[in-house]
Amino acid sequence: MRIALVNPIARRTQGYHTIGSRIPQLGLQVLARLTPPSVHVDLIDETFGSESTERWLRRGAYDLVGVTSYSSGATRAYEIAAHCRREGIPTIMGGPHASAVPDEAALYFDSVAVGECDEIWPQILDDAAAGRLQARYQGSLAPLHHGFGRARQDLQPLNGMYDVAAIQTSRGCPVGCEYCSVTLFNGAPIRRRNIDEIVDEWNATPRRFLFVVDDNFFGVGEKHAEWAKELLRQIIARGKKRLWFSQTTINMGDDPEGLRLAYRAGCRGMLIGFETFNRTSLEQYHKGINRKNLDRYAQLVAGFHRAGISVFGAFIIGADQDTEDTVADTALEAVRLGIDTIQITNLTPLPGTRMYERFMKEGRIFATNYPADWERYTFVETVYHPRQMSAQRLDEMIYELRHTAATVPWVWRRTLRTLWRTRSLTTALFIHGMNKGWKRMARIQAPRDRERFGFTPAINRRVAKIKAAMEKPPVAKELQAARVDLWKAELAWIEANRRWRQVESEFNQKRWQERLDKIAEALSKAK
Ligand code: B12
Ligand code: SF4
Repeated sequence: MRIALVNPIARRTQGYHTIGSRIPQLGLQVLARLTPPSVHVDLIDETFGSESTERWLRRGAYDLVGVTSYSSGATRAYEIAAHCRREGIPTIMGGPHASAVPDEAALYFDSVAVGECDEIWPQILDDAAAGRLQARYQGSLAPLHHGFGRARQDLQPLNGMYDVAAIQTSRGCPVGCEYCSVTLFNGAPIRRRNIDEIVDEWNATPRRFLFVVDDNFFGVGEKHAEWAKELLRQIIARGKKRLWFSQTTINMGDDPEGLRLAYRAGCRGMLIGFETFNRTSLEQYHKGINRKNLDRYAQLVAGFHRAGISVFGAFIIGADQDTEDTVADTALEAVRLGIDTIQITNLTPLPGTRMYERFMKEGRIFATNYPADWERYTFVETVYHPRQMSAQRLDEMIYELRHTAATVPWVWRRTLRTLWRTRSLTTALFIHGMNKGWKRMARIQAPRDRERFGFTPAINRRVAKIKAAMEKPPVAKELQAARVDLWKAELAWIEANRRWRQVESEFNQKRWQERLDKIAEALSKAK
């Protein structure tokens, strides 16, 4: 039996979301590993281009085509399914989009798999081989500690080569943000894999840079932290030297031991969803962990930096409280906090989330010409009516940010700043690469934006603010702080010298006193 696993392209953002790196679609590598050796598996990843897909998926070439998809790639996924139908190849769709709207996916695919499919994949393959593929498969949360979650690290797509490797050590997130599908899809409890198996897979990864795709690497409680620290200790002791990047919540900044271990284990950056600096918006998003720590962001970010780890800050614009100034204010505040790389995206009600249900009830989502409109759920376009401005106006505000990012020289400044704050050359180089990728993305998107909006943003108060944030001298404040530190150190040195002289003179006085006492004693004896 021969199968092809396909990752369809999100056409509207082709080349935009990949930050210049080709990251594996781990779900497909996981399914490939769960495939018996008698079944031949090919991977086609359209982030490398979609020109050859139809040529490869021809009659007789495969017995089953499995397609994964984010919502933004669903339109293309359905095209692939239609092509396979014409070629007579059975098809199955799984992944976040199919799980959110299985009835829609079933209109295009012979079969739809909902949820995590680790345990049911062998059954699906058996059914396909026997020609009795079911219309619907219901997956379940995989018991990761029983050997699930490992990927076929050696499997590369027919049409390209990934330049980083991906690995997952846990699934699930207890935070449950209103706009996110993770807690609904992967569950609230954090499920961990067996540490030995992770280290084994870690050592089998074919690249020196890893993306640890966990949703919340460090977790939110003592027990989560203890497990993460034990994993880090084992990676330090037994793992191959890899540099890596992952995702976590802001509370990790409070754990110097965890952060130090992470750095020693090769971590050079953590993506943290800050989302907004507005307390009410955080409440609406149900992001309690951020609301609780809002006043301590600077301290927590500094915690990461002290350990040598950079902070990738993700922000969302479009909350009910957001105004035309929010994008610029957020950028400025993020730079002030010392966040090393910043991603600002449009609030997007993803299907299957509580936010999607709420916005639908409120009649606020207008991009509903499905499946064509799924292409617009890319996080670079507003698909609903925000409260304080039009959707188009919100997009224009983010366009101002992208345009400024594409035109102003800022990347080196951030690199130097990161170097200064983290004192880690590898972290600074990682950030340099990220920010260069960010700038490249902004440049790719800028002409599309210009075409869509029909203008180039002029300098106004918002653009001036964004420019000021981007052009902020890399280390001026830090140098000033260092000068103060130097001055304090000098004072301390003078004080220490004075104390030393005092101690010395006290000691000498004591010695002289002892000698005088001895002489006095000798004289009195002589008398
Ligand atoms: C890594 C990751 C990324 C990487 C992507 C790497 C890549 N090659 O595409 C990066 C950082 C680039 C990224 C970007 C984005 N991401 Co992302 N990302 C993730 C993350 C954290 C992990 C994905 C992963 O590897 N999971 C591990 C594997 C094992 O799980 P899985 O893919 O779900 O596969 C299992 C099942 O779904 C099923 N399955 C999957 N496919 C198939 C296929 C078949 C045939 C079958 C039977 C079963 C099956 O079986 C697998 C094993 O159980 C998820 C969250 C999550 N926990 O999944 C978000 C997530 C997938 N991302 C999401 C989004 C929205 C985005 C962005 C739009 C966000 C943004 N801010 O720009 C962009 C868009 C990228 C794009 N391609 O267009 C959403 C998607 C929701 C949706 N309905 O579309 C998620 C779910 C997070 C969320 N906020 O809810 N992302
Ligand atoms: S903390 Fe992150 S992964 Fe967890 S629910 Fe919120 S957005 Fe999703």
